[in-house]
Amino acid sequence: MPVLPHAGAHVLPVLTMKRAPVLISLALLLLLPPACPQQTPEDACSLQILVPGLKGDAGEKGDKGAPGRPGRVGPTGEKGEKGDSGDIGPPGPSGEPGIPCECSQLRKAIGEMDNQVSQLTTELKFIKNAVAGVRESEHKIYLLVKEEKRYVDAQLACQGRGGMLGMPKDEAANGLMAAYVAQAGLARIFIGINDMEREGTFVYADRSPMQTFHKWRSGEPNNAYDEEDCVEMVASGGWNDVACHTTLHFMCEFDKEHV
Ligand code: MMA
Ligand code: CA
Repeated sequence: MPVLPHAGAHVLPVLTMKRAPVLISLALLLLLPPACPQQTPEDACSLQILVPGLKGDAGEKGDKGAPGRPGRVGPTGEKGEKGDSGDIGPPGPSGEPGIPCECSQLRKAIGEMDNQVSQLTTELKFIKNAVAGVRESEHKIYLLVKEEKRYVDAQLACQGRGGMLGMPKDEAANGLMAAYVAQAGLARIFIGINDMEREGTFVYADRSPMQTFHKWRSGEPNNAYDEEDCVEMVASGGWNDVACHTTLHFMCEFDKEHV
């Protein structure tokens, strides 16, 4: 699992905790003593009753039961752009008819815990981004590293944590990276593009060839002093070839599938 540079201590636990609440809830459930005195744990307090969804076998028709309990609390409302937490969502639809035993209370508690897990997951994501200062696109996480390194060392730092130097391969990625650089108040960073292998043939750090998309500033690449085989992005998003031995801040990118 990748560890984001400068943010590992904060991000790692968050990433590994993703499914923990559900597992903990289930573990606690299994430890709970049967809560229905008249019925055996097998027929009354099984997960099939506590966790909504599965139906038991049809029983004999009984007396009309008491009204059912209200349904679960509704989902948390939509969030605004990078805003505060959204409002509590509207109440959910009415619940299924009540189960004639104390298990329905557990079932309600589990439903509420489900909602809490969802809300906490959303809040954790916000906190993770705020603390680590990362940016995200649909498929990638970007991290600006405010440490000056030469190109090769910057790439090694990103790779050592399961990522790559940022490789803007389309307008959207380039724009996201540029906005991140500008907001951080940096003038320039290394990005994952170079022509070290063959002068004038620029490839991405993953060795994929540059396609038609590029953001060269006017007059670039100029291979100034005949020694510019690496590429910097300036805050406006434009690219310039620079010497690989200069030390610059840099940006790593991580595939979400692998995080
Ligand atoms: C100029 C220009 C660039 C080159 C840098 C090197 C400031 O920009 O010639 O193409 O990369 O100098 O410092
Ligand atoms: Ca140049």
